[in-house]
Amino acid sequence: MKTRAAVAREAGKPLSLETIDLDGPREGEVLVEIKATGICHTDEFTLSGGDPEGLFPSVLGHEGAGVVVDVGRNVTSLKKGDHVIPLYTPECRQCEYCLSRKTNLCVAIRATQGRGVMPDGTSRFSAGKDTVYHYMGTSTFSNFTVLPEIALAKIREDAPFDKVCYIGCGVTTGLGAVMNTAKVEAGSRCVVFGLGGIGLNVIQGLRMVGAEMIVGVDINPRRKAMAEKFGMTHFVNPKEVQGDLVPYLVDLTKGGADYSFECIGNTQIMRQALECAHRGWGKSIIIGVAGSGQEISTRPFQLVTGRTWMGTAFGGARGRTDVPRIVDWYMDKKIDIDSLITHVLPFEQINEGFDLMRRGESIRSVVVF
Ligand code: NAD
Ligand code: 022
Ligand code: ZN
Repeated sequence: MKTRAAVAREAGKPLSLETIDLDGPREGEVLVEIKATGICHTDEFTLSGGDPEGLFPSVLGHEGAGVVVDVGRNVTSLKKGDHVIPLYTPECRQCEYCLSRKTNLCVAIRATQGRGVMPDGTSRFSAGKDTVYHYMGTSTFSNFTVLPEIALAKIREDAPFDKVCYIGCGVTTGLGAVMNTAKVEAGSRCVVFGLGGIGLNVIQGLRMVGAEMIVGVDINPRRKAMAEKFGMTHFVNPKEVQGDLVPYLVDLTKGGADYSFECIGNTQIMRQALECAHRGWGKSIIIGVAGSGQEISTRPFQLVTGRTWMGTAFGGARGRTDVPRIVDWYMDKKIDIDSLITHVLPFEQINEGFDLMRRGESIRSVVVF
């Protein structure tokens, strides 16, 4: 079949809007009509050429929602008409990692996903004679896309696609970092570095679990009002702090943060986030993705004195299990997604969505087909 897609043809160039070919679903695969997709930083990171593993030409996009159109052989958990959210972290429920219960990093299709192909080693996308690669196993910047069954969460049918697509990455990552990775308790004092599409979801997660103090740190003062709406209790602009930021935050939290979250992708800030954590028990969670080849550092003393440095992928969420529950939270108005979607664009304007993100003007842009 044919599908409209935004193709990443060359690093550093805008996406090319094309009609390309898509093969039907093979065994264990599902054809999905994408109705809406969010634009997230890792799409831009790959498009810019900054990701050494980025493949071209490819169909980017990993934050979508849509409807099952067709299923391949031996697909049992999904049928035509089901509403779904693609998962860049699949959940097979059978691999050593899934069975361990210690991690969400399913390895069932990991090798082929990283190489831009389906589990059988081939791509469903092509343009004339040329192969077009998949991306993160999801490729949501295409009106139709094929995914493995284990990389789809089935969701309720009354949920609006142009809102719940954000649960495919940003919302789940932020809430999950609080609930699955840090396991924040009520009454905690917390510091969140970076109040963008991830940090604001960390803040709403912290409010949900009953954190007592939620300090937000951002160099962009325009993020303060939105963060307060989501539950931030104290705002710190590092540019306005006299002297070092770390002692300032330790003082503000009366000894250090029980939990801190880095939601930027800056290795200097990752260090500050660790070092503002409370002596003896503070945990610091890295969510931001740093540029390739970058390293973090601190003095071992920081860890010897009881701080824990950890990281999270997709908020530690098991997608097929956790994503439908988060959709329910949205439908039950337990979480706010609408305020974070600052721009809705037709597919033809997807490149404008990237520009808004680069300029820091959007929190989330959603593209609708
Ligand atoms: P964003 O651009 O919306 O937000 C980043 C915020 O950080 C902005 O408000 C910006 O003003 C602020 N900031 C930048 N430099 C700063 C500094 N030096 N000090 C304080 N604040 C600063 O980005 P986002 O969508 O929220 O994503 C944040 C990071 O999370 C990215 O690196 C993204 O790739 C990563 N991410 C990770 C996962 C995961 O599973 N680990 C999932 C999704 C996103
Ligand atoms: C999503 N991310 C950033 C912004 N939006 C993001 C990027 C990478 C990861 C998670 C979220 C990530 C963390 C750890 C891994 N990845 C490796 C997982 C593993 O090896 O099992 C990651 C993921 C997918 C891909 C690359 C890296 C990919 O499909 N290319 C989950
Ligand atoms: Zn993302």
